[in-house]
Amino acid sequence: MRTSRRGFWGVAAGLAAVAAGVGGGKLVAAIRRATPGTLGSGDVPRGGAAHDPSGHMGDLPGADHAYDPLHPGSSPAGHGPATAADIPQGRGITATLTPFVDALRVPPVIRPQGPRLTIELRSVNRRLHAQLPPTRLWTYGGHFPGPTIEVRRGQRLEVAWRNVIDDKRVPVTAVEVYAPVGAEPNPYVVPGRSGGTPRADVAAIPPWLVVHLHGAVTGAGQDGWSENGQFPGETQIVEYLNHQPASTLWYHDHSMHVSTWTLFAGLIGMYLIRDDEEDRLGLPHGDREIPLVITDRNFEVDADGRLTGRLLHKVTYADAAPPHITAGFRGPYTLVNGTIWPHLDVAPAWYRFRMLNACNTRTYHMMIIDEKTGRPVKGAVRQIGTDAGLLPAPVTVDSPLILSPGERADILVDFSGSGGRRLRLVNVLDDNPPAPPISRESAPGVPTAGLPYPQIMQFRVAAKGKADPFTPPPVLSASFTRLTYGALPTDRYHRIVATKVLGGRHAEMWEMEEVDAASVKIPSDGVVQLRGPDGRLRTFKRISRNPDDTVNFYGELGKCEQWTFINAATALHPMHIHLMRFQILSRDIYDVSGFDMKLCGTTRPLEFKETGVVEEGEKGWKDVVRLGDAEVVEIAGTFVGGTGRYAYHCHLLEHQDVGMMRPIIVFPPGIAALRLAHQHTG
Ligand SMILES: [Cu+2]
Repeated sequence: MRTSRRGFWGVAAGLAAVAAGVGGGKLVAAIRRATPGTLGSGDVPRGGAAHDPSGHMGDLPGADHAYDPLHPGSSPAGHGPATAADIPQGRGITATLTPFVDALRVPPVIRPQGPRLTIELRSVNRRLHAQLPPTRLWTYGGHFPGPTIEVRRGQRLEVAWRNVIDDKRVPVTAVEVYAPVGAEPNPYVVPGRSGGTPRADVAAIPPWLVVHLHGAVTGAGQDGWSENGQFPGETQIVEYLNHQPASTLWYHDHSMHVSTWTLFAGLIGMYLIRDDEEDRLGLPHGDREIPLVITDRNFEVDADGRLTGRLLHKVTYADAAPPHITAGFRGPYTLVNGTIWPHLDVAPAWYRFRMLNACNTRTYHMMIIDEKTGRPVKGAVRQIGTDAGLLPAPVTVDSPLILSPGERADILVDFSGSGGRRLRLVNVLDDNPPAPPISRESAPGVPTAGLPYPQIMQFRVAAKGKADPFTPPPVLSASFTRLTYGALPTDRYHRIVATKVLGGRHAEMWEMEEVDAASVKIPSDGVVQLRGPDGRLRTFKRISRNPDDTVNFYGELGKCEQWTFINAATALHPMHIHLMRFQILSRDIYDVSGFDMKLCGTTRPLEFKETGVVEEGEKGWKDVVRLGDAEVVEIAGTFVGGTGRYAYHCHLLEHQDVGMMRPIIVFPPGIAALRLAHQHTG
């Protein structure tokens, strides 16, 4: 029985149970150390299955490349917006790098011709910018990002992830420093430790690693469960069925409590699934289809203030007295495909970019601007796909393209109107907590104190080129169906998850169940009341707080799920559910002032204020959803293609590692019925 426009408000009473989910010779493309940065000769898949369109084959041999800190490289072109080099030294930023010196690298592509593939996890030293000494990295196959693995829909692939890391500890220095509100420059945007003492616990992290294919529809045993790490000398052998629509997936480390630093060290790679539906569209391909893996990093400096290349994970806290709540990592330097502020030579034609935000925490609001005018290039960008597949039709993106950590966007860019010009991809989100994020959309690309390096990369468009006959097809995925409240089956599971950040502890994620208000003390710790768009008051009680609390969420293979995420905190959480492709049903804005952070409950109900925005480019298949400040977001999807113990979590790695990750177990229907029969209650 639904009584309102929102299934959340109407359907819950009609479900038998709610919230807790109860009712609810192989061909081996090994990449070996013998030939650093190349696919091992002898092991390259026959038939040209591996190639590197950029001509770059990865890492430098090591520290034998002398560092020339003064080599200026080429200066930024044009008379466009100011660059990082224009920021006055007096503001405390001394170690600068010249933007757009290096060409964009394209990770090598592996298109497995056989059923098996071996990829080694190994340490390399690689220069991330021409003016930066080599950086020690942990990589897949010697590349940062790792090789792009490309398969066809339904092409089974067994991957042996062989750990041969030869470092005893993660090659990252981690510090936490005090930065009160209004600190300028905020230590986030400054290289070096800013007086912080390296964390001994991070310095002790061993290479204990587990690979997860993000977005994969696969059995839980193949999913890369976080607690099942592998040491050097061990191999994680995984079978990916790839029985899912064309999509932009990525693989990365998922080891429990430490992904913050293992991904930071470089354990990231792209994984593309292709199918006939995508083929028929005739999209730009070959060297006109390029992954753009975006990360941000910081580096240590030496006694003379010069960058050393050593990775630095510096986070800040704003509270002078313990307990300190640290914000997630933001770094001054943005890398695309492992290079800081690269440039890409392009023809005046259409390109397809597979964009991934692989940052720990930073959300990007991205625009393309003309360097000469500093103005946005309008009408050139079309989004054609989301995390988990193609959109039904292209979406013109003239406002910033938003990607939070874990999200992907499949986009087309038309450079045909920009022949002979230089364009920049810039970030317009000035995001330096504890201050609220500020949009710099009105002056894109102009450095500010909080966003001194807005540039992401540069496109150098050739003056002339062969005419490009391509036009974006009006229909992309004909098989796409938009999920709406009214179309969801009434016997669906409904889960409720609340998030909070402040309140004397670190970021938390609570599983909630709906209760009768008379059955709980109000107000009290873990009790949340909320009044939705239908005006009805609901009461929820916390049933889990920590990752190790008992499992509450049991799903069923093939059964529809509705999830409600309630964010009572001043932070954006990109929520990711393993196994499930979902769609966003709604995003609402609430007055959350009734949530008492000290009490950890509501003293007044959270009140519905207004309907929020679900961007056109978010209305496709997703596996990460942005849950903004004071938002209630609802999603729906179905668990298909796998069973067992999975996880869902916040994709801010700093949040995931401190507890914003929980298990969800998906059983086949016959097993789910027996589980219920065996519950010992009363
Ligand atoms: Cu989070």
